[in-house]
Amino acid sequence: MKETAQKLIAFGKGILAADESTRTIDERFGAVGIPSTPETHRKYRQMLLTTPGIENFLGGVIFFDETVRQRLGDETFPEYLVGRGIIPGIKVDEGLEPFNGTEEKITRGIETLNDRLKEYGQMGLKFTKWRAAISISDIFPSDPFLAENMERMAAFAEISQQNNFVPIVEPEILLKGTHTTTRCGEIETKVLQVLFEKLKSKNVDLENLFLKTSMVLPGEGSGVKAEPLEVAHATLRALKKSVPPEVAGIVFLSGGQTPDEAMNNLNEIVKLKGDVPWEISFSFARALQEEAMREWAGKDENVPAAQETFIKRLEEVSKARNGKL
Ligand code: 5MM
Repeated sequence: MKETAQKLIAFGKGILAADESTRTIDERFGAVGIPSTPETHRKYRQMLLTTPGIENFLGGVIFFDETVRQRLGDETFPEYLVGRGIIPGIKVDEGLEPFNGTEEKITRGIETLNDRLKEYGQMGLKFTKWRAAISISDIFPSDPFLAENMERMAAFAEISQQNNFVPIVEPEILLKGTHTTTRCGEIETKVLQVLFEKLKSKNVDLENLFLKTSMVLPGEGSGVKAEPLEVAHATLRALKKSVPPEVAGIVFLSGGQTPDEAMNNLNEIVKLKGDVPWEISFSFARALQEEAMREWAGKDENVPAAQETFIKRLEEVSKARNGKL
């Protein structure tokens, strides 16, 4: 676990989230007119991962179950990545379900997790990821929802480490809503405090655990756009109040920001971070993939142009990860 944790976000590197579940990839492909089948998913991931030079900027890639069973020539996707010096990981939550008949949606998948990890270990996967989605409104998130959702997330981390996987806990505060930056910061702080209490009570080893989380932002329906400096201050304030120093690293998701917004905000966070105890990096999905997916459009002849777009964005995001944009 130690070696995986050190390599995942080594200097200049971050993690590509390519773990869109079938429903999410259907949506993403649908939005740009690409037919969504297991073979188009395979070809798309092949386009991204065969891009020359990605190993200079990626320490790890997160896959969805479908992809780790697919092949790229003679090898599975995880085997191919290992050959490129990139660590393969897997999203292991099984999506969301209604919580106690309310509008809040809780993450599921704990009951079957231990058995699934045995197989993933044999496939050469080294780290795991579990996402919880948290909406902000005047009444949400509710305390019982947060308690149960973070309890499950902590159980995921405990079971992952028992099976020698480095867990990434991902409490995503959704951008949807009309909330202010201040309220987002308060909720982010509260969510992380609950999460780390649960992790501590299960004796999860924080030195072999990553936090993947949202930046502190105003809701997309608030009519307000926050400048990178404000986002960076608000995000670092929330993290300093809630994340223990032992945590191996913090990686940000892009959460529906444009690629430029996510990248510029990351750059500012790193510039302002001072002597925080954790490594800070990226684990974007949309902000890394959006432009390349559009360029590819499901056509083989577009692969070189799409790869060029992808590596350009990745290189820039890697600079932002070092605060050097
Ligand atoms: C790629 O999307 C991941 C899986 O989401 P679903 O379970 O909804 O299919 C997701 O966890 C992703 O890793 C994060 O949301 C980060 O992605 P963004 O686009 O926010 O950077």
